[in-house]
Amino acid sequence: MATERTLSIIKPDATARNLTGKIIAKLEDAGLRVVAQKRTKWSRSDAEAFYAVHRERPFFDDLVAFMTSGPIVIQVLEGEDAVATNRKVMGATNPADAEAGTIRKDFAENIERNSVHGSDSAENAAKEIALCFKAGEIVG
Ligand code: 3AN
Repeated sequence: MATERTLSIIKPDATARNLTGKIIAKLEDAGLRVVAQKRTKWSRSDAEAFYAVHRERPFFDDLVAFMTSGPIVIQVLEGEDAVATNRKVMGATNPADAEAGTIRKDFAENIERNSVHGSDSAENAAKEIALCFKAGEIVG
């Protein structure tokens, strides 16, 4: 297994319910380290750029509206197989399908308001990290 980095976002539904610390605890308990972190609020163009791959999906406009509706916490996570490890601790996209103990099972409200984002591949992680952080802001 290799040490990897992945991008994580704590979404507006979770920051609104003051769940930032509880979510970070689950990430750390899974062996991931937070090596960069910022709390911010995205503009429409920030969200559209981040979710460009979903532009043609029927839920795109709702997703952009939701992701700009409140504060988010963007993180770079580092650890063994960080992309897969993070996806496992996040749980399935739809919380109804998520395994017990995962972030989405415990905290997500529904398939859209699902508390966290995590990169789905090492290639996308590198792109998402470059979009959200400068190299000097990541301290491992
Ligand atoms: P994941 O976040 O598990 O990688 P993606 O990449 O398929 O899932 O979807 C990106 C985001 O779009 C999801 N986290 C969720 O907020 C939203 N989303 C995905 N599928 C749906 C859907 N069928 N209806 C509404 N929102 C959705």
